[in-house]
Order: sequence, then C-alpha cells, then structure tokens
Amino acid sequence: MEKLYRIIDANVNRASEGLRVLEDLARFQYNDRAVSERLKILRHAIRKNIMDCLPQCIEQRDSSGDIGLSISMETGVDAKSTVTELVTANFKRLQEALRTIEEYLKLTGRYELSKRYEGFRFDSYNEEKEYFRVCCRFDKRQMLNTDIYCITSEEHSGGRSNIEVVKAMINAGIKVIQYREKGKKLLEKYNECIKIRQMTAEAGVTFIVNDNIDIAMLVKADGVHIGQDDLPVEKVRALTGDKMIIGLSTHSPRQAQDAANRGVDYIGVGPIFRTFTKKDVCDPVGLEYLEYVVGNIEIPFVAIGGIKESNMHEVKRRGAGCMAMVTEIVGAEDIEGKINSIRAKLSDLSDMQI
Ligand code: TZP
Ligand code: MG
Repeated sequence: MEKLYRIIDANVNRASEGLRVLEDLARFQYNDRAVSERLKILRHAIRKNIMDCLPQCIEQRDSSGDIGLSISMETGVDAKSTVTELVTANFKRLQEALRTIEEYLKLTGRYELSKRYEGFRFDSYNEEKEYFRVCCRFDKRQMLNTDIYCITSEEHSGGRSNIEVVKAMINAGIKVIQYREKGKKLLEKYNECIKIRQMTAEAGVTFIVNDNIDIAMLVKADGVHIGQDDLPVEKVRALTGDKMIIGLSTHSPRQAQDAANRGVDYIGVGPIFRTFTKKDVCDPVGLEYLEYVVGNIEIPFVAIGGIKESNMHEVKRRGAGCMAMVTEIVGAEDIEGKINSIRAKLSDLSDMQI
C-alpha cells in the first residue's frame, strides 16, 4: 500500500504544475486578477490537503527511476503549437491528476480526503470554462488593436466593386475590415462576404459583417456589428457564441456603459462629425462623447463619422487609438496611397503625443 504514495505524490506535483502554467498565462498575458487568484487558491489547496501524507509521499518518490520521462522524450505526443492547445492540455493534466489522486487515496483508506480532491476536480471544470472566456476576450481585443478600421460602401467607391476595394485595403495592410452594404439583396451580400472571408482569412485580417448576423455566422466572419435598434446583445451572443466579436454603435455615455455591461466586445463611438454616408444617422455627438469614452470605458472602441485625413488629428488628440473612415478611404482615387498617407500621419501624431 505504501507504494501507492508514489502515484499520489507524482499527481500532486502534476496538478500543481499544470495549474502554475495556467496561472502564469492568466497573470502575465491576460492580466486577469480574478482568474489568477482563484487558480492560486486551488493550487495551494491541492498542496495543503496532502500534507498529512507528505512523509509517505516523499519517502516513495523516485524521479530518476521514472520510466515516464523517456516515453515523453521519445514520443513527442506533448507537442503544442497554439495557446488553446496549451490551455486544454494543462486543464486535462490537472483533471486527470486530481482523478488519480482521488482514486488512490481511496485505496490508502483516506476516503474523506479523496472526496476533497473530487471537489477540486469539479472546481477545475468550472475554471476551465471561465478560462476560455478570458482567452477569447483577450484574442478578440488583440484583433481590434489597430489604427484604421475600414468599412465598405459600394455606392461611394467610385465605380469599383466591394471586392476590389477590399483587395486594396488588404494590400495596404489594413487589419480590420467591416462589410457594410445597405443597397444589396441578401444573396448578393452573402456571396460577397464568402469572397471577402476567404481574402481576409488568407491575409490574417479581422472580418466583421454589419447588420447580418446570419451572414456573419454562415461565412465564419470574426464578428458582427449591430446598432441600437437591432436584436438585444444577449440574444446576438446566444446565437454567435463567445468566440465571435460583437460590436455595437453607441451615441451616448449611457449607451457605452450599457454596452460594456452587456458583454459587447467593442463599441463604435460617433458620429463624431457630420456625415452623409449613413442615412438614418443621429446628429454628431462631437468630441465630447469621445472624451467620455476615453476616460471611462474599458472595452475597445472605434471613433466613426465624418472623420477625414484633414480632421483626424482632432480625434487622435482626444485619445482615439482606432478610427473608422468610410468615404475618405473607399472614395479615394488611390485607396492604398490614401491609407498609407493616413497611417503615416497617425503614426507621426502618436509620436508627438509621447
Ligand atoms: N456609423 C456612424 S457614422 C457612420 C457609420 C457607419 C458613417 C461614417 O462614414 P464616413 O464616410 O466616414 O463619415
Ligand atoms: Mg446596422
């Protein structure tokens, strides 16, 4: 029976080490205090509860005689190439270790203690779910971390198709593109989105579809952008799941707070200036609302509405990191040249602010 403590000892180490990998990612990469704290508490509980059997565990430990090491070296089954794989593997490691501890503690006659480890295993299932939410939120934030957010509008594109315009945007190195098309039938929009999804996926560009949640989901877009009069955010989330980005247009501090509380991934802030591109648009909210968002709202935002190369310095100066320009870009004779010029000026403005 004493030999079984070798298994228990190895699995306490395995569980703590798996947790440490997850904890450090939550702490240093995701900056998520709540998750890192809970994982730390769990790790300490796993170590503390075994203290009664620690002498037996140490006595039976024989790491140099462990045949498992050479198996791991030779098979390479533990190779990983994505964060998702790493997180999944470490939660499984944790759960398998906890189950093993639980089973072998029963054989050593420590039934009550075994039940405590069963409880830890169930805690870990909940943590896994929450952890993936945090990962998703982080990935989505990374996708929106850019200077120019481009939006299509064929009627303002000087006779060019949305596809041609998107090609130019991608060539210029744009990282987020929204498909916004008010005058076309659903099927035509769907067919364009299929093409744009392929183009953006190949270029590593984030693709957002305006209005049509159905199209966004069918073409596997990265996100959907909705307005205040569209379906409730919670219902859209129920359709899209956690992985998809949901963007919401907002026009007031109350709407911005509401969006952040309801799990929206980013907000549109505007219209900053007067615009004739959007038909049912409200009066400009001005730079004041932008200043409110910069100072008070935690989720990413994109400033929009009447922003041009000639006035963007006003927007930048108020602290907007990302700006959307529709006509200024799609209506330019040389789209790539226009984007390059805007980008260079924005970068100069950033340098000046440092
Ligand atoms: N949402 C708020 S204003 C706007 C949208 C889609 C239109 C912005 O277009 P432009 O041409 O950049 O003023
Ligand atoms: Mg809309």
